Amino acid sequence: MTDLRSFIDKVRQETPEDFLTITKEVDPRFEITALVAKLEQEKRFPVMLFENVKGTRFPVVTNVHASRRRLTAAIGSDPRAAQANYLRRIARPLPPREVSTGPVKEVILKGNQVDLRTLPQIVHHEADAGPYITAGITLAKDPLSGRLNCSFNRLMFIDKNHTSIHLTVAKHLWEFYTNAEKLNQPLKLAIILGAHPAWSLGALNIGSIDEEEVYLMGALAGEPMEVVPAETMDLKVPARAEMILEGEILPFERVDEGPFGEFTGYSLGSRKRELFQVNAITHRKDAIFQDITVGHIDHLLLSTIPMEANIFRCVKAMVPSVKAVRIPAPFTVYVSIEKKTEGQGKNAILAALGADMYMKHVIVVDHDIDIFNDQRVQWGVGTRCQADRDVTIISNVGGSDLDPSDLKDGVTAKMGIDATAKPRLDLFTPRHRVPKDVMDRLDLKDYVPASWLAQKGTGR
Ligand SMILES: Cc1cc2nc3c(=O)[nH]c(=O)nc-3n(C[C@H](O)[C@H](O)[C@H](O)COP(=O)(O)O)c2cc1C
Ligand SMILES: [Mn+2]
Repeated sequence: MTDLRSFIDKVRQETPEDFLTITKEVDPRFEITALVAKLEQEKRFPVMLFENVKGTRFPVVTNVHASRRRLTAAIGSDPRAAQANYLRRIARPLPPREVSTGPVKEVILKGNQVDLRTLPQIVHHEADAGPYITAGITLAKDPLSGRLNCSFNRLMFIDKNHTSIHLTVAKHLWEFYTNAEKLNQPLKLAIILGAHPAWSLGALNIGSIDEEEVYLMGALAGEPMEVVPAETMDLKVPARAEMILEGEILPFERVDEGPFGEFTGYSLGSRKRELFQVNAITHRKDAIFQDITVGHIDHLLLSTIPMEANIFRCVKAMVPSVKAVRIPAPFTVYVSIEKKTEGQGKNAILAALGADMYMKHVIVVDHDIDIFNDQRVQWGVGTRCQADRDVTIISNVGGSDLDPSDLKDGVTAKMGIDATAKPRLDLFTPRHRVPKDVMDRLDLKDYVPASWLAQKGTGR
């Protein structure tokens, strides 16, 4: 049975050191995020369940995705094989299975009964304009094609039945919304709250607008998603979610949203964003309200696994001998390839930039460099790259509107650094090394006292 609470129970039972229940009352204004941040300083990243949150009867769970081991276990993978496993699973999409009812229908609130202020009003960071819902997965239908889309979109509470919604320009939900606006219609959608991590990883798949994420969410979870008809619109919603908000993005309405502490690590100012009206809330009797600690590990790990998998898939279409992909920082990706022919470094750059709108800087290195080691990547750039030959810059390309360095919202420059050896690694100046037979022949113990070896060095 795939749902958030079964996942939490599994963590609680199998790895109790990764789970923390907080019974003492917390103020959702800063205190939940503060406790996550304090544990982060101690290098602890447990799932945190807050049973007693001021101003609401709903318990809050956060930090669910803050461990790579935990997150990849949710899709039946070990941490190292996450991208390959992700790609293998989404290659076999599973259609949702309709059921007559489910736990998410235990409580149904419509019209005047809707009051968003009963939900936990979580304020994450100091400059934030107010409380936000950060773990909402939108489920929407394109008014033109009828196709479904899922993505994460943050919601800022406005009043008892309205929030703002942040739609990145040119992403799929924005595309649906502009289609609806042209028809002068609202865009109806459901917000899924309280999701199994496999669903979340599926919702974050980067791919064609024709790929319906609900199929991938099932594929990643290893079983079809059970769905039930929504109350106020023609849409089927996950029967085992904790809570569903049903509503619509109103055409042509805009509201002030932000400032908000972003995943980039910066607090960006207020902008005009779309307005979401909530028409119904359905939830479990004892629903757990899910939060994602924005801009912290919980958030960053969750978004990078699907992005890395997709970039790997797209680079592989161009350079079959791609070895690994890693996103070490916002808008930045490292790619390692076993270059077999001249020019493949730049093919990899073009493929990576074409694969993901958010990517801004691509660094391509040879396969002998471990891209999980930033120092080695910099060594490759320092010793195998000539800027006038190997750096490609493309101006005025669509990117993220959350990049604090751009001058115009969402329009950015892209850069590729081809740090592969030219023309090819096996033809490049050789690396220095002590002869192998000498290394094999010498035993430190024959030359150095054991007591000295046992001492801890001071490093450098
Ligand atoms: C916690 C979290 C919050 C996010 N918030 C937003 C958001 O507010 N607006 C947005 O456009 N994308 C947001 N994203 C990123 C999108 O969900 C992601 O790019 C998604 O793949 C887009 O879906 P699409 O490819 O179907 O358009 C968020 C991602 C995460 C993990
Ligand atoms: Mn999509």
